Amino acid sequence: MIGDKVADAFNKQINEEIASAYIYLSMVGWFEQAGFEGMAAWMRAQWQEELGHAMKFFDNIVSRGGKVVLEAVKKPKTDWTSPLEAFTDAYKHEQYITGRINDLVELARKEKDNAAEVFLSWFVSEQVEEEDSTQKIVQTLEKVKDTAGALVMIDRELGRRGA
Ligand code: OFO
Repeated sequence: MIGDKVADAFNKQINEEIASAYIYLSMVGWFEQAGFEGMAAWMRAQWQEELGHAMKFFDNIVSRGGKVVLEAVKKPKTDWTSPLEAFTDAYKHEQYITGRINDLVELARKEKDNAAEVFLSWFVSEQVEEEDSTQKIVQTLEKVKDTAGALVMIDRELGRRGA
C-alpha cells in the first residue's frame, strides 16, 4: 500500500510528465511549421516517451492501492526563435525534471518507502539520458548557429529517431 504523502507526490509527478509531453508536443507543432521535419519527428518521439513516463507513475499508484488524482495541465509555450532556443528549453526542462525526481527519492527515503525508492531508480537513470541527449543537441546547434546547410543536416540526422 502506498502512503498518502508518496501518492500525492507521485500524482504531482504524473502532472509534471504530462506537462513535459505537452511542451514537447508544442515544439512538434513549431518545428513542423518552421520546416524542420526531422526535429519535429524527434520531438514527436519525445512526447510519446513522456506519456510513457506519466503512465509509469499512474500504474505504480494503481498497483499499490493508491488513488490517481489528475490536475489541469499548464499551457505550454508556443513559439521559439530558433531550433537552438527550443532545444535549450528542452535541456533546461529536463534539468528541472531531474530535480523533481531527486525530491521524490528523498521523500521515499524519508517515508521509508523502499518500493517507491526502487521504482524511482529507473527514473534516476532515465534523467541522466534525458539530460545527455538534449545537451548534446544544444552543443551541436550552438556550433552551427544559423548556418542553413548544417541545420538541414542536423534536421535529417535527428529525424532518424522518429523513423
Ligand atoms: Fe520524463 O523525462 Fe523528460 O521530462
